Amino acid sequence: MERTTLVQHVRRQEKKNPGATGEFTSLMNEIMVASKIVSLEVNKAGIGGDILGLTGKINVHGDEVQKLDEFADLTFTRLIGNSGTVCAITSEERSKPILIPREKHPGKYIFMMDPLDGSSNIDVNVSIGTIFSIYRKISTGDQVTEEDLLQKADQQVAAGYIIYGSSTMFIYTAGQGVFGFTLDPALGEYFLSYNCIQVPPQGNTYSINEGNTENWDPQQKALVAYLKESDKATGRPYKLRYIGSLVSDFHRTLLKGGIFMYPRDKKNQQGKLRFYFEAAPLAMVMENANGRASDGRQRLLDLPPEGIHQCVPLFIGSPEVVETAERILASE
Ligand code: AFP
Repeated sequence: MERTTLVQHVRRQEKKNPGATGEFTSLMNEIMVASKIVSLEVNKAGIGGDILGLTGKINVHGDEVQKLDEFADLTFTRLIGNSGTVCAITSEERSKPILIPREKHPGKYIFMMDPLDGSSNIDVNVSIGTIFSIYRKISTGDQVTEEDLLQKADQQVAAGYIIYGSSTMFIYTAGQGVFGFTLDPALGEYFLSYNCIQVPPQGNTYSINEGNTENWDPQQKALVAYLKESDKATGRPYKLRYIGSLVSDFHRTLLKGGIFMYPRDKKNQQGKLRFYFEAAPLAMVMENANGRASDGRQRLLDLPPEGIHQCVPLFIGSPEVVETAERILASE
């Protein structure tokens, strides 16, 4: 049986674009290679060596940095930074962007990532992942400006994630459908396993950290109460599924439908998830699978940029459920 590899797929997609130079394919290739290195390291975690545990550092968001966070960040930044395809890299783990100097031949893309999301789950063998997003440099001249780094999220050229789970999967969209590839560990190659993923219009699960209920506003409480009510017509009550590893919770929601929520609350007035590194790339993936992503009030990809590390509330999943959530959240 003939199988499509990730590189073949990206090249074919790129050829549909008449002005394509191959730079995008090269960048995707580097992401793929970095993800294989990280996948190998994640799979080895616990077998020995010294890769599990904390570095003792605290990142820009106040989170403790795991050794694997640092390893993933360095692996992606080194490979992609040397690839000649990007002029800047921003990472959830770094307070400042990495700007590629002239001697390293900067390319036209900007790469953003959460190198290892959900890493506080590493030591209990829960699936974790890398989330990435690609923009084009829009300012003229050699310098990378704020205009380049703080673009509206609907300007993303491509976005996706790699999930290091029971198998390693690479999911991406370049704006024309969402495609999933599974890493064949024997061959070390990603093969197409999900062609044109479509999120179910409804689904029957909701995903939220209910331990935060006390900190929610009344509308958020009403929304969760609604999802738990019995109603045959709308398939309620929904089942609760929450892993606490965004890539895993998102992946399940993408394939099975339902809604994932991380609302604003008394502790996190702007929500907890990062706009550029988590919410925006997953919103692009979800919309390309015919789903919906919102901050609870409006389309997430329309939000005005504020800062590299800005946080945002996130409601993402099946279009009908996310619309219902927006309606309940807007009620008095
Ligand atoms: P870590 O990378 O520190 O584990 O954070 C994970 C995360 O950013 C995201 O993956 C989860 O959806 C969310 O945090 C879980 O947050 P709570 O622990 O507050 O539920």
